[in-house]
Amino acid sequence: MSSYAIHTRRARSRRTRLIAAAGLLIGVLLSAVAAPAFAHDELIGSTPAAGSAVDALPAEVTLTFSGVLLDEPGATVVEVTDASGTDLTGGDPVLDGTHLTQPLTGTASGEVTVIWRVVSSDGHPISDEFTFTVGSAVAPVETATPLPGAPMQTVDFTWLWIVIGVVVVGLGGALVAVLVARARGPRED
Ligand SMILES: [Cu+2]
Repeated sequence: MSSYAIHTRRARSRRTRLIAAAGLLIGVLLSAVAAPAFAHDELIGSTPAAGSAVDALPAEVTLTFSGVLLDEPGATVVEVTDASGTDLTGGDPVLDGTHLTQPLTGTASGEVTVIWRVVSSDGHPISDEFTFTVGSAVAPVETATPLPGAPMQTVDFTWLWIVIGVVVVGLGGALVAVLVARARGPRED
């Protein structure tokens, strides 16, 4: 065996390890990029804003979320009530991507409670509530009750999907790299 052949074999062996490492690295990076897609969306704003005061009950309340919500039948629920529990909604909520608009009707004074439940872009139901005040009335005692049928506690498997994603993509990348390197590498005669 010539020194050239030995040199070539060593070079190829090193190249195989480099390609495998690169495949692993790419897999991990892809997983890191994909991971945020598994996270819950969250409410990032509303009109009227939570805790704000407005002169009169607006024609609608708009909620803005961090991701595009899933429009599944019956999954989107918005309850808007005054301090005495009177329903202030004027029709069904309208979902448009990251925006959820709930028409309102009637008049109100004092604290208005908005209870919402939507399906996050990752398929998980999320829910919360906030209040705003109409006029300058003193805010009365909180009367909000949980939505009927709303999950009290959602088991979150987000971490599991992230781990699975990292493992699958990482192993896949490494496997492809090894196969490519093997196909290109020297054969035993
Ligand atoms: Cu989630």
